[in-house]
Amino acid sequence: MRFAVSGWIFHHDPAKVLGRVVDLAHSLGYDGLEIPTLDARLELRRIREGLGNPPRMIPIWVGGGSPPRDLSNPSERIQRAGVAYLRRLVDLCAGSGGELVAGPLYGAVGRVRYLSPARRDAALSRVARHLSLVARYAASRSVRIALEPLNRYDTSLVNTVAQGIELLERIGEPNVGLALDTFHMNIEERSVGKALREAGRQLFYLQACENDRGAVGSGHVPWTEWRDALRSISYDGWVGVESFIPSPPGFAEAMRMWRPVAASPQELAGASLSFLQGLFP
Ligand SMILES: [Mn+2]
Repeated sequence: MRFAVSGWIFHHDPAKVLGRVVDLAHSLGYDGLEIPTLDARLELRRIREGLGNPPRMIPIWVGGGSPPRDLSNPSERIQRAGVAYLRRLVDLCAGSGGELVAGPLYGAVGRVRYLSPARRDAALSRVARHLSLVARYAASRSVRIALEPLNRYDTSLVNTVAQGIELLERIGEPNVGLALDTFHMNIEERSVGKALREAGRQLFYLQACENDRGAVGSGHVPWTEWRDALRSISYDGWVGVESFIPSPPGFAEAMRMWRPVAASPQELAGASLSFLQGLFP
């Protein structure tokens, strides 16, 4: 198992201060860094500089759809903007030595609305059509894509592993799999073991944090159940610790982080890594 940490634990826009975030993650003992970006308008040269030469962190690129770049939106203009965004993400990933783009790439995060079965079907068809083309482009650059189901308060499109698999089947490309997040699954899945066995080899990435987004091991997520289920599907990919800094106000609102969930970002990231290293010796 390899461990990564989200740059969002340390800063609301980690790509802007990448060198500093890389220093922190490195000093805490992580091998990988999630670099989130919601518009992917970043300069590759500066990203490479921030990662260091030789790179001190393996980047895992994390994206998410937003209203102006929402693949599930009926507007073709917005869909095209979404595709352009995902291609930029793939380029950033390939150009920075990464191999994985993860996140809720299928729709606008935070947009929840009632979808009749027919409308949901139409939305998923749009998403799948675009994602299969993006996936083929990603394959040409040796990049894999991991789609993340989110809980019901963040999306009405893909909440569960079963729905994630439904989307993967529609996409039908072998370099697209699932990114699963213990926070969302703690809300939506009845059984961790059953959900992970369903995902099986289609699990490309795992994000870990507590039920309150706090340090791994500090809350009530059943970690030994998680460990046993991950072993049963022979998962040996990345575990990325994901939480969010509760500032500045706009970022806190977007992430629904109304209070600190640890004494400091370093404490959250450090305690999580120690716990995970103990869980997967
Ligand atoms: Mn997540």
